[in-house]
Amino acid sequence: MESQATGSGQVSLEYPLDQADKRSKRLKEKLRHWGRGAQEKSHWLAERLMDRRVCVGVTGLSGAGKSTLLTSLIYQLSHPQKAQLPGFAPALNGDLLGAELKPALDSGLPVFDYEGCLSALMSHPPRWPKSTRDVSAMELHIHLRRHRRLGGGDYKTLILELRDYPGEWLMDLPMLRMDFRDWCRHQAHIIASDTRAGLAPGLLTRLAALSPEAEAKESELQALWREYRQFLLDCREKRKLSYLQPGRALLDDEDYQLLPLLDLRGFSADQLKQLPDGSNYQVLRRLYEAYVEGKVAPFLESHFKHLDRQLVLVDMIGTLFAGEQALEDMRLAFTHIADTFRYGESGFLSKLWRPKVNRLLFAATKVDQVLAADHDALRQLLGQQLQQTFTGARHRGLPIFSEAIAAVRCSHEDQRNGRRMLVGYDLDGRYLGFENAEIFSRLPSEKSGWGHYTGAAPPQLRPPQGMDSGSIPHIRVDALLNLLLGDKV
Ligand SMILES: Nc1nc2c(ncn2[C@@H]2O[C@H](COP(=O)(O)OP(=O)(O)O)[C@@H](O)[C@H]2O)c(=O)[nH]1
Ligand SMILES: [Mg+2]
Repeated sequence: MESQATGSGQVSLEYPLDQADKRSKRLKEKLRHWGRGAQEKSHWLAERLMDRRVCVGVTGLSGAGKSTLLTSLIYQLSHPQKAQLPGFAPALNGDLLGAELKPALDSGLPVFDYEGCLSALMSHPPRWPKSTRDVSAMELHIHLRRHRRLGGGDYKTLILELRDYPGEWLMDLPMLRMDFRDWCRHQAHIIASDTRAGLAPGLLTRLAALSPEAEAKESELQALWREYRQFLLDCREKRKLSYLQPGRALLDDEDYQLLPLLDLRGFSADQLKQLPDGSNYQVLRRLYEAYVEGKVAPFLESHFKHLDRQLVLVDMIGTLFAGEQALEDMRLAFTHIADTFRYGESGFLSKLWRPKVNRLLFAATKVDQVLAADHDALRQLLGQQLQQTFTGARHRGLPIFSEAIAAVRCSHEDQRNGRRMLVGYDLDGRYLGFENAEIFSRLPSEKSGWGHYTGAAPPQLRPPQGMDSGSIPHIRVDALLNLLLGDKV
């Protein structure tokens, strides 16, 4: 059957049966193989049943603030005397005794570099953690005092397993539902639906002119791929777009050569199938399938299987100030995230994998870049974007939460000439005061209204000094903890 592009930029897809079956069988075999490994980890299960272990996935596009939040979170939980966590009941009641960081058992994933990130934040002058683009895992053993009903008390340990992975990988998951032809049409549709083509008009014209049946020339495909990768990077850097595939191309410089053929008109699915092995279409199709099976499917299995909760970090401020297109693209990304986590659907993904994530949290990060009076508007904006995408069937009873946080509060508010403003240090260490463009709790209804935000993004700030002798100041990390763990402590 045909795939159909719908107005929202989504594609509803069904495979020609034999091909879909083969792909699905191959993937299923792989999944079963991995599944056996997981069964051996029965101690996990026991701990889960006793409510002692909760596995939280932390994701967000690169720069969203994952490493910084993890560092702040671990620090707050391990230094209960210094931390300010009034919104997290165990801390408020003095029952939070501390936490220890351990490698995640059996995950085979590198441990999160907490020491490195913390020492960057606490150095003189303070620095942001180095940007990382890989996945990591760790366990935080949180020690708590437990009160007995009949008086007296004892202790319990909650194991918080944190798995941090790039949001760019999440953006690749829809590829599991598309064959190469579907993907080409999907990409062509997305490129045609906004103004991103303006970033690389020459390249996109050449891609559209690349004949599916012509013999593939490796040097030509390589050159096109280099340009296409730069186009994707520009979509991210210059337009702050979120839903970009292949996502891994934004994180490493491997030679994926994953190019969409943008003009398949004039070829039916059958005709494409008959094209010779050495044609552009067949060569690119094989590269696409190798990527989906070699990179995307293993990630789904090795990572997602264990997650109980998922936290998605969003640079809502950066996106809002980048303008309407960036925000629309973020919504499109949310739609795909919703599709990934939805329950009980009969779609292709859920045949392979049934998500057991029982809570999905979204947090707007870095809200210390705007005045406290705007925090609520930000939270409302994020909530509205989520409401628009997570409608009815999309999340089938999966509870969604949203927050607005700053993992490390880099500014404080001051009054100058009767006006509230933010003061802090910029990345070069210059002391500065600024007032951000007011954030409204509704998006502009007219195109012209976006002028209020465009080009008015607040400055990037440096972490504050003196955290090594005191605590890490934050905004609402305690509220986030409560959403993540409140029912488990
Ligand atoms: N003002 C402010 N900036 C932050 C905060 N957290 C992260 N940032 C900025 O965002 C950048 C990326 O953060 P990072 O944690 O490395 O993001 P990751 O790529 O998702 O791990 C940092 O280098 C900082 O410039 C925060 O709480 N407040
Ligand atoms: Mg990072």
